[in-house]
This record gives sequence, C-alpha cells and structure tokens, in this order.
Amino acid sequence: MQERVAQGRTDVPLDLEAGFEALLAADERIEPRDWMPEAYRATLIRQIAQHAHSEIIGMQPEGNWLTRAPSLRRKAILLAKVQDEAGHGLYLYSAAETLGVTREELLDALHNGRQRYSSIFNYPTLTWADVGAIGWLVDGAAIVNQIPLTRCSYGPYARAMVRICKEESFHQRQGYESLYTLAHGTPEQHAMAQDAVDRWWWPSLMMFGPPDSASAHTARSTHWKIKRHGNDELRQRFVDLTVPQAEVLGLTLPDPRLAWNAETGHYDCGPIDWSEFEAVLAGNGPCNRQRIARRVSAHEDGAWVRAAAAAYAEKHGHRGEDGREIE
Ligand code: BYC
Repeated sequence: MQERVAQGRTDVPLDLEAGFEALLAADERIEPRDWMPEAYRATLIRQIAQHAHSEIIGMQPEGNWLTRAPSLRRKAILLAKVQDEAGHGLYLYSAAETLGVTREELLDALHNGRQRYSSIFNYPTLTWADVGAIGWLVDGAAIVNQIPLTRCSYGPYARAMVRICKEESFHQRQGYESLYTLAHGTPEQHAMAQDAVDRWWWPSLMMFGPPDSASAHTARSTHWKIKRHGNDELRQRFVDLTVPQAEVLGLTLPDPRLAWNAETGHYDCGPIDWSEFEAVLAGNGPCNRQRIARRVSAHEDGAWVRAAAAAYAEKHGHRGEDGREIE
C-alpha cells in the first residue's frame, strides 16, 4: 500500500481496510501483495478455482468427439479448442495460486467434491452436433458472463479473462459455423442440430447461476467489484443476443414462451426448472460421477510425470534450462 503511495498511483489512506476500499472505489486493481480482507480472498479462490475446474472438466464432453470428428478440418479445429481449454485451466490455476493456495490443494478440492465446476459440464455429448451446440451456446454464455470479469477488481483474474475471452470468441464462432453447416445440410443433419440445441438450451441458461434472489454471493461480490452484474441480467443479455442468431441458423429454441417484448426491449422467457440445476449441483446430473471419475483417473495416470519433474528439479537444484541459478 505504501509502495502505491510512493509510486503516486493513488492517494491511499494507510489504514488497511480503508485502503482496500479506496482502491475499489477508485476502480483500481487489487494485486497479490496488497492487503485484502480474508473473505475477499476466499471468495476469489472459490470462484477462480471453480472456473479453472470448469475449463479442465469441460474438455471431456468435447474430447469425447476428437476421434470421431467428421473431417480432418473439423478434427484439427476441435483439437485446438480442447487444447485452449487446458491452457485456460492452467492459467486460471496460476491466478488462484497468487492468492496463497497450492495447485495440489485445488486439485484435491476438485477431486473430493469440496469445490465445484460448472453445472453445464455434467451433460452428455450424444452426437457430433453437440460439439457445435457447446461452441455456440456454452462458449456464448461463458463469454457474456466473462467479459465483465475482465474488469474484475483482482488484477491476475481480470488479466486472465482478457486472454481467455479472446480465445472463447473463436470457440463460439466455430460452434456457430459448425451448427450452420449442419442446419443447412441434409434433413437428418438439420434434425441432429435441432436436437442438440433442444438439449443444451436450458442448461446453458442455468450456467449463469441461480436467480439473484437466491444467489448467496452476488451482493458481496458486486460490492467488491468481482461481479459487475447480477446473474439474471447476464442471462437476459445472453438470451437477447442468441435468439436472433438462432433465426439465422434456421433453428428454434425449445421455449414456447420466448417472445420479443417491445415494452422492455428484451425477450421474455419461460420459467427455468431450477430443480434440475439443484440436482446437478448436488452431484446427480447425468454425468457427474463419470466426469469426476475420469478426471481422478487422468490425474493418477499422470503421477509419473509429476514424479519425473520433481526428480529433475531435485537433481538440478534451482537451475533453469540454461543451467544458471534461478533466484
Ligand atoms: N455451476 O451466489 P452465486 C467454459 C453455485 S468454462 C455450478 O450466484 P457466484 C468452457 C455457486 O458456486 C467457463 N455451481 O455464486 C470450458 C454457489 O455455490 P457455493 C465457466 C454454480 O459465484 C470448456 C451457488 O451456486 N465460467 O467456458 O456469485 C468448454 C450460488 O451461486 C453455478 C465460469 O466459471 C453453475 N453454473 O456466481 C467450453 C465463470 N452457478 O459456492 C466452455 C466464473 C452458481 O455457495 N464464475 N453456482 O456452494 C462466475 O462468474 C460465478 O461464479 C457464477 C456464480 C456467475 C457462475
């Protein structure tokens, strides 16, 4: 804090809590070495870890189609997307580590269910069209949720979001383009695309989290400028953006009550079945057990890589690849 005053970045009172609040009020970023309330730290660890876990578990539904992509071009695109997701996860784990947790603690918490990952990754990918639906709807929803996080008060998370959103906008476009091709293909391909959209629409809306009236964390996270908008506002923004895109795709959305409301300037929607969301969060979605079991076995299979890396570090001390001492 004193360092900031010395740098002339902002006139921060020396009292720690007041200094923290002053940084928030000035819309400055909080950095890892700054003082922060423990509850702010805990909230960020929870959210960033959940986000990182979502990226890593989110590789599984699409990875399921890597060996069955319909062409070399589609396979190369999907491979790149799934690799991007691994990169996002690692980047986010690093952001969480700046808050004082270790990678091991974070992975343990994922594996034993103490930390969550996004509800959306507990659904199966039954056909190739699901890959397109994930890109269009799931990445589309993720971008709407994450663009405001580029202005999150915690610097490392905000900066991670800038890079991740850039890549996810490509992911969203590839999904849209893939679905467009199917929707304008044979009647069977059109039907497959429609079926995928029918199954992914409602879970994509649930991705934004519970209604604000039932959201435990929104009020405090908004005060801390971690969240910039409520869950309902972002969900509505996603619906408003997506309905016209569905029309261009030539596909329908599975909500008979979806209608333009000229008075509000938004689309009205039918009610979301929150009991489904609660069941998924309680571990009873269609694929919860399978996804965690797969993750745990991948982690166990990778034990030899971690052991080899540790042995190498031990043998070479704190030396970089060029053999020089790392300070
Ligand atoms: N799923 O008070 P609330 C991707 C929980 S991956 C599961 O509103 P908050 C991609 C919430 O944790 C991108 N749980 O919470 C990857 C809380 O539970 P606890 C994923 C959910 O944190 C691969 C309780 O419900 N994006 O793009 O203020 C392939 C109450 O909720 C969910 C992110 O992770 C959910 N959907 O707001 C393709 C974005 N929603 O902890 C694509 C970062 C809520 O009290 N995260 N819960 O037991 C966020 O922006 C916020 O954490 C949320 C929730 C808006 C999701």
